[in-house]
Amino acid sequence: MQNSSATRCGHISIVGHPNVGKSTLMNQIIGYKVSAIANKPQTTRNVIRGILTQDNYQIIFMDTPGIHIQSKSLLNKTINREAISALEDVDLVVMLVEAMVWTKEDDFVLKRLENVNCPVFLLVNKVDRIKQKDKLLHFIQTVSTKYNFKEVFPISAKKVINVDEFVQSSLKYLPKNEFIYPEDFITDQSVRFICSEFIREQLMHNLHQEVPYLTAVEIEHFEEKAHITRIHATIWVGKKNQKGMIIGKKGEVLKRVGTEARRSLEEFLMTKVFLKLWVKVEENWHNSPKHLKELGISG
Ligand SMILES: Nc1nc2c(ncn2[C@@H]2O[C@H](COP(=O)(O)OP(=O)(O)OP(=O)(O)O)[C@@H](O)[C@H]2O)c(=O)[nH]1
Ligand SMILES: [Mg+2]
Repeated sequence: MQNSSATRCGHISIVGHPNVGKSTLMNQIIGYKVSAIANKPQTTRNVIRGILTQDNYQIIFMDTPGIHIQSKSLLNKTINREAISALEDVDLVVMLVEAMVWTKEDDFVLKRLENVNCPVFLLVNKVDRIKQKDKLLHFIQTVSTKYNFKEVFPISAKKVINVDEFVQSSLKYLPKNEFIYPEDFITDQSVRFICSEFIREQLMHNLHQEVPYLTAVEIEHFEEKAHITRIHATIWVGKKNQKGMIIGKKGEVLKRVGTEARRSLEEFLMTKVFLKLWVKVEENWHNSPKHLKELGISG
């Protein structure tokens, strides 16, 4: 049992526009991959908690979906609402931006920060890509003035530059509290949910244009045996022609998705995995509140 006057425990929300590296940062900090990563916007659709526990502190990081302006479908609106809800009841907010990039969506995120009543850090990510350090410095100086940021860090989530410095600096903003989660918890997401995300991640990697955004994954069957875990999952699409694209010529695309997802699942579950995938059509699922709810994209 810890003594609350000696331990700190609090919540940190990571927000920013799509594709800036929020999920990469959280996975890197907690040391496990619990959040899907892809080089495409809107990979993350739900708030995903990743928990870092050390001797005298526990930080619950909240990886959020990218906040974006275009929000035509109910799915897009729900994703935005989910991200914005993570600005409430936290001890620290981290706004993540990409080095040398400032978009209208960053202004849109800033606007959402106006009502936040806790300290906000600015983290400028992907600095490993920038060779001209004087230009980077100028960029950081300019963006730092856009809000009353408590602290500003240039970082690389991927190459692990300055990440620990950020974590250490965040500690003083966390309340003196006992730990909320047991010390060996890395996330509050169910294993099923994480498995569905790893399959969706491979859809993002292997499909082009808007197709991956129109898919959702549902785990139908999850059975852990002594040496193997059997997972059956359905990939939902909104139109018949999308089903063909996901399956691909002679089933090639689906096979690749299955093989790569199985690798991530085996690493995460630390066991052999048998993965069976089906593709099913549910017309316009991304505009159906009922279907979004069933798929765990609640908002
Ligand atoms: N070079 C470089 N690439 C990075 C860095 N951090 C993230 N990336 C890449 O940026 C892309 C997007 O990363 P994600 O972590 O999925 O971004 P996200 O902000 O969670 O995206 P959404 O969930 O769509 O909002 C991936 O290809 C990452 O590998 C970094 O520090 N340096
Ligand atoms: Mg993400």
